[in-house]
Amino acid sequence: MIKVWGRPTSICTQRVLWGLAECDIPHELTLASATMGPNGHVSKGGVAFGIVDTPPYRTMNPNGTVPTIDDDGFILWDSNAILLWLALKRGPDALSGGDPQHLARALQWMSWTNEKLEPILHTLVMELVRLPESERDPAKLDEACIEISRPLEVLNAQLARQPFVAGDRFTIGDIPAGAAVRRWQVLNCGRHDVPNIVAWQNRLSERKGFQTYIAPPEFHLGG
Ligand SMILES: N[C@@H](CCC(=O)N[C@@H](CS)C(=O)NCC(=O)O)C(=O)O
Repeated sequence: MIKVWGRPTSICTQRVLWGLAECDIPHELTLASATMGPNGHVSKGGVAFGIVDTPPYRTMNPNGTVPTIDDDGFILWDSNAILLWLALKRGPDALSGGDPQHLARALQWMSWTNEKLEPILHTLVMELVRLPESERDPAKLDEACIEISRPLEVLNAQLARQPFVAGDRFTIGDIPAGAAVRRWQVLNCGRHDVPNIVAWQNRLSERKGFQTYIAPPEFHLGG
């Protein structure tokens, strides 16, 4: 049993819950967040789940972000680091690609997702879902809807060459990008012709972890 602190609407937490499902490891989730609670985002007057500002949590994760895990006393934060830990120590070999080259390529796409997709997605989710309407900025939304086409084209081209981001098999590299693209699909902002991404999402949607923690629209629209 691995302990996880996070929230189901956090894309970083979703990555970890999907990774745990890939490894078939049971977990115990403690709801934690400075920005979201049972009634949505704090900017709409909701009360946050909390915990992340307490001294015991800050000892585990000085950033006060989610997710954090406790794997039998081994405390770790940062979703991509947690996925790497799970793949190397707790998962089937295929999850880390099975060889160093494959693993390095998976990590490359995990960093790429953080750098190229997540900042735009953050704008989309804030402007479409989380901020109260009076605080939204339509110009920012329009810009993000257009801006996302560039990374989507890059990913679509990669997936024209191979079925998964790092090669011929599913790895941890598919998890951050797969969750991000699912969020973009649910937010339904702009039309883009990305058939290889659609085919890849269909492949991902056969996986239990994706079905449970990523596919449901409420995990992206909650807030
Ligand atoms: N690089 C970190 C980023 C952590 C992060 O910023 N998490 C977000 C949720 S995805 C967060 O804590 N948001 C504020 C909150 O919910 O309190 C990771 O991948 O875990």
